[in-house]
Amino acid sequence: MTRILLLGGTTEASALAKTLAEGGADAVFSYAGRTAKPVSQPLPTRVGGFGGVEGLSAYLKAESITHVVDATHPFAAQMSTNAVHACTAAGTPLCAFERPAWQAGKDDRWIHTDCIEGAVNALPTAAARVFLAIGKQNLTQFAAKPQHHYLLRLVDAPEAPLPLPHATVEIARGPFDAAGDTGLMQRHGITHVIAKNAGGAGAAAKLTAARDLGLPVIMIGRPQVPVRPIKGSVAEVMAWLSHSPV
Ligand code: 3Y8
Ligand code: NAP
Repeated sequence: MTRILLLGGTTEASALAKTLAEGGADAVFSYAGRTAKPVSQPLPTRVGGFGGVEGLSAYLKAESITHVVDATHPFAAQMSTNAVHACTAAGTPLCAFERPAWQAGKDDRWIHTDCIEGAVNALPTAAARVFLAIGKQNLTQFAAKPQHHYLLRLVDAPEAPLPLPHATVEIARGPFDAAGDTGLMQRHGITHVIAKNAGGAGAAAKLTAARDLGLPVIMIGRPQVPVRPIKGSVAEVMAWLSHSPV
């Protein structure tokens, strides 16, 4: 009997959850619990970490999970790594549902870095006005460059004071659109954009806006995760679920 654990937290995960629910699948949606009020899903939902690989392995057994779909964000490297280790140990079929990385077009001015530190170092010395659209988990690294004014877009208002002396906070939850992001960046006189190569549509608006405004984008490449099968659409995941042995 197929019972699916869907590791969520992205636009793709929400799309897959809808299809699974419509098909009456026996599935559980899982959030990390990063935001105060996550978007509700049409599947039974659990919120919070599992407790590392061990906790996830115990969950798979206790809940008789027969398949895991990792539809977390490409930067959720720890979750994806844990899922590979736990599923390999348990012999539970696992696939990732991941959107391809963004590629720069001819009018894009991207500066590629492979980590957050690289993005900090890529900023100029002279004070700039930076749209830092990478969420709240990596802000402390930018305290090394306090001379810039940072525009932060966060899902929830920060509980603690920010580690940046000159910062404006925009509370918003994606997906975002190009017109909205263009207006936001013009209002704040943005000179640089910093983005994670999230891929997909939910976070791409700021790239279109930067291109239209002729602004440079410091693009942070994806972290490494262990090899596992990667599907690129809901249909591919559904086909994998129906063809992989229980
Ligand atoms: C909790 C679920 C959907 C999913 C929407 C996607 C698109 C909108 C754009 C910018 C970049 C950023 C951030 C962002 C986007 C989608 C998708 C995506 C980026 C929610 C969600 C959860 C999270 C966690 C949150 C992080 C933060 C990252 C904000 C829900 C809304 C910056 C990454 O406050 C925090 O601690 C926020 C943490 C991880 C990155 C970070 O390091 O701070 N997402 N985002 C998931 C959970 O609890 O398991 O709350 O409803 C989901 C989405 N965020 O339903 O359509 O699919 O990528 N999320 C990034 O991608 O660049 C904003 O401003 O342009
Ligand atoms: P992460 O660093 O890879 O994960 C850290 C820990 O958070 C994991 O080890 C796990 O805790 C827990 N966790 C992560 N995703 C989970 C899930 N879907 N269900 C249950 N526990 C989960 O993850 P992250 O980068 O903080 O991202 C957290 C969530 O936000 C992910 O679900 C991701 O899809 C979503 N998101 C992240 C980004 C981003 O930029 N990172 C962007 C958009 C959405 P235990 O070890 O205790 O099991």
